[in-house]
Amino acid sequence: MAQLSGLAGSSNMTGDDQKKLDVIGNDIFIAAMKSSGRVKVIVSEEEDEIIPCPDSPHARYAVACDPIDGSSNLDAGVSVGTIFGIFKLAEGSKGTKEELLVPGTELVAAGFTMYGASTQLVITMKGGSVNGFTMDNALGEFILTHPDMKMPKKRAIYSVNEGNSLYWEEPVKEYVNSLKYPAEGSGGKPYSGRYIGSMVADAYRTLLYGGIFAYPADKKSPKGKLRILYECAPMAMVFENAGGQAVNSKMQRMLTVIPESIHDRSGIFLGSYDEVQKVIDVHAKHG
Ligand code: AHM
Ligand code: MG
Repeated sequence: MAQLSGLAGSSNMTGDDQKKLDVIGNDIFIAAMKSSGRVKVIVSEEEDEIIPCPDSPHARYAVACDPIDGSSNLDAGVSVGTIFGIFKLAEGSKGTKEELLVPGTELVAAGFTMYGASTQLVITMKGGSVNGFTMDNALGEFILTHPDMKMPKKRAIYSVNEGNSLYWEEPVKEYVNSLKYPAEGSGGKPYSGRYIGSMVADAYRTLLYGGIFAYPADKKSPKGKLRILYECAPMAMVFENAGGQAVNSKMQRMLTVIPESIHDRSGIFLGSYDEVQKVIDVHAKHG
């Protein structure tokens, strides 16, 4: 407890300061994946290169993960979580980096945990439903508390870091303004804003209550901030399987985006079907 907050004194490949808990979470996740015997290769936000699992040469799965997402919130005790995406490798796979540069449509399973007032696990399989579990501390087991999660088709809540609005492209500015200043005479009320700054927490709330979460690409970060393999694609799979939508800043379906490198980034809009459709419609108007 005494030594766990603060910086670990090292940086990860994207230059972020690593927290001690980032390092610990990374070690725990890798050890768990390796000891499962089912994983051939791992990608972690905290490791520059892929992590091979030489003790499981016949394993058929690759796992991409962000061990502690939202770590800038750690010292304030705000919810963080783990995001993961699981790919099935081709027969005879060597478990190379290139085999992971595939679209999210290739994911066989994806999900995330959130360590908040309670510990949640949300998981979905390819073509399946989304199931939510809550950790029962007394039993030490995840209990199925949210079977077959379906998100509301719309909800007037938006979640975005508006501190970046100076750098946003015109369609993003117009879209967010349309939520805050509904057209006169339309009878519409302004949306509520909610932004925690932990993708897992913002996404979990959006999944339950509906609305939209966005981290657009902008003039300062033309590729966006969030990573495709272990943030955008797994979340997109969860949201689509719960009846929502997820697109990148070019309004392409997020799950079809192919990362150019294992730590490649993308802009993202994900949420209730109708809310994401509004973003797509505003962008279409701009051509
Ligand atoms: P991390 O993986 O280093 O924690 O960064 C990802 C986090 C997301 O959880 C969150 O949505 C976003 O970064 C917040 O970024 P910002 O502080 O720029 O709003
Ligand atoms: Mg992250």
